[in-house]
Amino acid sequence: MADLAERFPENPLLRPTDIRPSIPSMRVECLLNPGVFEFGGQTWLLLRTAERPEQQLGRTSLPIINPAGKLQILDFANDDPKLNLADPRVIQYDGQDYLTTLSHLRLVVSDDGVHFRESDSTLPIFGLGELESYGIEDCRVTQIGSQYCLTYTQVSPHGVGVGLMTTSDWRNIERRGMIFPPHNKDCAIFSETIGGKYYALHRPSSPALGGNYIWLAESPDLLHWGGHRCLAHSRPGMWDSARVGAGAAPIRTSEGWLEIYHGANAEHRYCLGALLLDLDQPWKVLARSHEPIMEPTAEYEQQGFFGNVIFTNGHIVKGDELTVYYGASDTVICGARLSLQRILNSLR
Ligand code: MAN
Repeated sequence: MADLAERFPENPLLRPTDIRPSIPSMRVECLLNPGVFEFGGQTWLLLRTAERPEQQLGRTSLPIINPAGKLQILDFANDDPKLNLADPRVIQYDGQDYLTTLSHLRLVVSDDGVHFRESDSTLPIFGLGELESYGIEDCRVTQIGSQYCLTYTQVSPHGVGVGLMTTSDWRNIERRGMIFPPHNKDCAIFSETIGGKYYALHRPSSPALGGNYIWLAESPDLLHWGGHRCLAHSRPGMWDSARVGAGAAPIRTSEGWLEIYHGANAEHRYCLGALLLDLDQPWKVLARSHEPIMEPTAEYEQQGFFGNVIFTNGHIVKGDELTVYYGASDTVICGARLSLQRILNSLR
């Protein structure tokens, strides 16, 4: 099937050099996977901003937040036999895993949805405490009434889990703690309650038996989640054979809840596809993409810090037009427009 996305001619919309480092000694290495929302009549992106110190030849240095809550730089010689540098994102030293970059969340704003600038009126959101000492990542933003719910990945030596923050004004942000413990990520809360309950898609992992699958949970209060059901497995031999994970909140359509999700194969090629869920019983999967609706074809989607990646966790819907904002190659921020009807037709 043809890729259904019409990419913005302005892509990439944002590059690492467009964003100021949080402190002068750091360098913004990658911009990734923004949460997206509208507030005050403008379009906002909550960027995952990944930083590390300038790298010296023959050495690898990486930032963590230490138990005292302070930024600390770890530094290793590349020829140290205890160091494993096979993955540019995660390294091992002496049996301990570390991320090569430390991510925080940064707000940028736009009047036209294409040209974004850093906002002076809002603050960056940094990881805080023991469960976020390796940073915070890939935030989904769901507006429910006047409240915005932020679900994001909390990373620490204890593992990878899902945190919740809520805000109404983007100045006072309330940290509500971890809602899904490790290993879990890719959590998107539905924008409406169904039968009086909140619903969320999330992605636990069960590598010993099972894999990286999309699940559905329900909650009376956004904090306590139960009623767990598994919705979608990775599919051997297909484009989403190794992992699947939800994007942003599902979109209500006349045919069902439409969820744009990412899938990757064993070669870590990340594409987008769609799932259609029943409107009243969202645990019922009505349809799923056989082929990706968007795959890494542009140069900026194939080359970068981690190439061949299209990853979305934020979009804006206006009538039939779905504007997806996405991280390309874990390096730059891009946009693309898709027709909801064409996505639904592709599922028939
Ligand atoms: C994981 C996450 C994402 C990232 C992809 C591709 O799913 O870390 O943030 O974009 O891998 O590297």
